[in-house]
Amino acid sequence: MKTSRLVLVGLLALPFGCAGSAGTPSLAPELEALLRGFVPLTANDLAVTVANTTVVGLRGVAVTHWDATVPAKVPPFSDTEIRSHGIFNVDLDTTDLQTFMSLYPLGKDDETNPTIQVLAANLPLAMNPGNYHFVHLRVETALAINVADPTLLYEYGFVFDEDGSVSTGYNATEPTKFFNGSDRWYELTYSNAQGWNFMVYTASTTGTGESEVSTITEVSSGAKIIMSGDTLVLMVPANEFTSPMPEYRTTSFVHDGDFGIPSPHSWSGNAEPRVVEGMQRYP
Ligand SMILES: [Ca+2]
Repeated sequence: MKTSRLVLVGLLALPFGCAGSAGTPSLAPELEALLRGFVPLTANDLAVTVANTTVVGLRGVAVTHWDATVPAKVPPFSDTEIRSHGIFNVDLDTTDLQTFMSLYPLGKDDETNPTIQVLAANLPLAMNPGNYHFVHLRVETALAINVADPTLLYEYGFVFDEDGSVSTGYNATEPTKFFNGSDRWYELTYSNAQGWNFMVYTASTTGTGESEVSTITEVSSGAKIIMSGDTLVLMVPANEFTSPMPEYRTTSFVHDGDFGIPSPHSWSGNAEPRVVEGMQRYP
């Protein structure tokens, strides 16, 4: 695995505060600035947003790979170490959406603001006024938006149980598959050949073991992903889910083409909540 982007987590094991633990609620400054740029957040919205942010505090803790032959490991790449995540929803009117699109024009290589990238789904739908879920995750160090790494493959996921039943959807036989229990995936990927791309899928599994069949279908979506510093924000129309408060999981993964399965197991990743913990509920 490349070492140029390798930051040992042990060197970054600094204490950090728990959002909203005392006094005035506050979001991570980068996230708050990003959202305040276009979301009409009220004080109450902000309080709800903070309340719905889970500070993980799992740095230094080993993550279980889905393949049982791969040893668990602490994520060696700090841009895959998820430090917090959260969800909230806000009604956006036409003016809000116009503000958003003027502040954050779509672009994979926005030279006017190289620290922010906004991606539409690969099969995009129009953004219409209405209720939107905002799901965010923060990692330990800034995401390499303009990365030109020749070999590493990145994947960040926001996956949901869109219908409120974990028994419907994707449930691979391997018990620690990062996306188990979900049925709708919002997935951001990077490769040198393709750059960053944002795809949306539905997924389901039937059978187990040798008779297991998973069906993964790319679908259209009005969602956007905003990449800024150490933060990813998924902005998704609430009407893309059956459940009004869909449970979710955030994930990260990097490897050099073999998913880290063969020795020397070159991978780094995280799933929050952990798969064994189920999906994250609205508090
Ligand atoms: Ca389901």
